[in-house]
Amino acid sequence: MRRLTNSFRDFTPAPATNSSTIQIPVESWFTFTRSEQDGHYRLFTISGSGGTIVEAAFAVADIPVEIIDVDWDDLGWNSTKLIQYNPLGQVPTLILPDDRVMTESAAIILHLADIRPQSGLAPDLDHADRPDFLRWLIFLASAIYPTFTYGDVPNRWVSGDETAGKKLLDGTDAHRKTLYRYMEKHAGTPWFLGELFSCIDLYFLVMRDWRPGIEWFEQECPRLNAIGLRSAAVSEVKEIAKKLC
Ligand SMILES: N[C@@H](CCC(=O)N[C@@H](CS)C(=O)NCC(=O)O)C(=O)O
Repeated sequence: MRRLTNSFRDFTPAPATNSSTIQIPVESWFTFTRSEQDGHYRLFTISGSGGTIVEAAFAVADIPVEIIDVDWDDLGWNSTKLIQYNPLGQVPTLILPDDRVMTESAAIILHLADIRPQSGLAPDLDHADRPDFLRWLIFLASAIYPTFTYGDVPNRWVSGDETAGKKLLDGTDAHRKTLYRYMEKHAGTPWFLGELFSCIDLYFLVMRDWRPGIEWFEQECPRLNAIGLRSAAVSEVKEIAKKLC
């Protein structure tokens, strides 16, 4: 575990750890019960979904996680597998070692950063970039990600009205482009926060593949596109990124 600060070319492999055990920093010992040691994390996900962002975060934090694949057809309010854990039927859905449930990608990743402060997923609490980090992470999760939630299944919101559904899809797709362009203006290089890698970069690893697509990112948001590509080359993430191709 170490902080990732430079471009991917500068990465050196993390020191070997026993991946079959979960090592809990002493400072957080009392916040986790015995089951943290006995149990393990289980992640409901689909390759290429937002679950992949969380899977990549687990890899960067060097925390073992069991991957449970879900079908694209079995997502949402009518899902059969996820609904018992998450009323939205969404991935990522995480089962903690003590069997509690966590949903929401940003919350999950912040939790991983809490238990692995040196992972580089989040700047330290007193780091000058911490406010920017929080702002843009939550912007991704609360402003950009929901444009998919509302546009992906228009029939859920405007049932039976195809014209309204098309407008909803077009409107949310257009709004997302505006939001990405806004982020592009604030993007640093080589990482979104400049020299400091963070989990924000992992969102672009996956999201550049989603609507409006890679070609659009290349042309309209070259910095965000480059951040996504760099994230795919991070040594801990490489294998996961291959599954996106
Ligand atoms: N706010 C959630 C959004 C998760 C989400 O929308 N996941 C998508 C897949 S990428 C999903 O499961 N969609 C199915 C649906 O909403 O019906 C997060 O940040 O984790």
